[in-house]
Amino acid sequence: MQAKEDFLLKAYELGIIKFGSFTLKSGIESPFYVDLRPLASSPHHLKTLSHNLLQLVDEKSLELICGVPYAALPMATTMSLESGVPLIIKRKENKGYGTKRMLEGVYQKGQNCLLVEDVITSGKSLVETIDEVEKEGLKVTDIVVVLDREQGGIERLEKKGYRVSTLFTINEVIDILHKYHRLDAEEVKEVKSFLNESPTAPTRKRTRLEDKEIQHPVGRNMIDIALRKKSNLIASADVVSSMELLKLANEIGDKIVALKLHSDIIVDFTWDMVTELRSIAREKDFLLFEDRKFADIGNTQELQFKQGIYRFADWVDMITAHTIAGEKSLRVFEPTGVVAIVEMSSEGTLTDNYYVTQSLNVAQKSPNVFAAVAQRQVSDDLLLFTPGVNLEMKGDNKGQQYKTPKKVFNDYFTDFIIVGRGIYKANDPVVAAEEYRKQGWEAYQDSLK
Ligand code: 5BU
Repeated sequence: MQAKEDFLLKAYELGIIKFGSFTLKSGIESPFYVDLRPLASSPHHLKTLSHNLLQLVDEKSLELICGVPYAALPMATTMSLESGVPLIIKRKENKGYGTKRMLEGVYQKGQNCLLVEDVITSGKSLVETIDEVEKEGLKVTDIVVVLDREQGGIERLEKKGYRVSTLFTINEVIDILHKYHRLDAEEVKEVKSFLNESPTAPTRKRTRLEDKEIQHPVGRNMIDIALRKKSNLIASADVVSSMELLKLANEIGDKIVALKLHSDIIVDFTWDMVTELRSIAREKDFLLFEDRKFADIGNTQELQFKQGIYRFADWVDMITAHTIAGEKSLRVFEPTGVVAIVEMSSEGTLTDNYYVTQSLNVAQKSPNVFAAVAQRQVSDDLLLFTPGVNLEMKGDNKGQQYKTPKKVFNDYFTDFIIVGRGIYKANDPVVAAEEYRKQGWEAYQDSLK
């Protein structure tokens, strides 16, 4: 105990925990801030810490050690040097050239890998790291953590079957610092009341559609239609003739918020078809959504959008565009609503974490982008559309990967699901559309609880 306390007091002098008022990544005001990175600047303390972390696990069972980037990297390295257990390095993002692997080092599938984390809060970043390590074929059973902020992270991981060992809890740290007069009673009270008010389980709350901060008229309109119809369903009409398209629109129109099209797959695209489609959309109260996935410089996109055979600018409510060419390239679509492709559903997609972050930055800077297509939660100022949804299939043989409505509403806080083959290929598309509407709306309601 004495050694643990000594270590903490020394680490405190290095500035690993600060008291005052700090805005956390989540936007929450916290009376303290923890940052273990300064420890790496003190070899002696880093060694002590790593030794203590190794004590928490059965060294004999370890085959590899991996630190969650970046703060835990020096700790994992030091643990590897002390124990002789090989180190592997997890990248934060794919470097884009060379092997393109997310894990660097020598390892074999099936090996057991100990994960090292500095601070655990909700456990979200650890879950992501575990996913990536497991994707490489490694086994994760144990995780060691220096500090538990006691905000539900441990429970989240234990529920998934991982053994988590922690050196300190935040309450322990506060008590030790108080005992040695580094914190006075008033400060202890403030920090403890903050900790008590903080939820013990991760309570991510999703925002109701009507409370979303969407300004764009097409986005507002989508929300109004969704609430009127009790539907979060966008049907993807990937049919190849105008007859099939108009039939589908007529049959399922009253169950959907938008009909998503790939106009360039329709063999007999005509303006009569467009006129008819528009009249069905007006009658059945849904929007027309061209999934064109523009991906060029602004000037070319503008020509593709306003000229050519399809002249989308004249008749669609919204279009999809990649963000790859940057923010200015997206302005050419004004005033049509733009749905930014931030992340794709297909196996092997290049939209990794780095891409998604950069893409969201572009989307958020663009005034006419009101929604994003992604397979993860995005911020409240964009609506989230998620394709790759199917109740029966797990995927196709061309890389598509499916999830259920329940999964995407619950885990990603999706606002609208996009369903193609689940509806238009069903024996009875009307029955299928009603099933996706109903299950989608119920899953959305459940995710609000
Ligand atoms: P499906 O039949 O439900 O697999 O069709 C999905 C539709 O969504 C299809 O039109 C795709 O082009 C579209 N899609 C997708 O599946 N995944 C993506 O990441 C993006 C679009 Br972006």
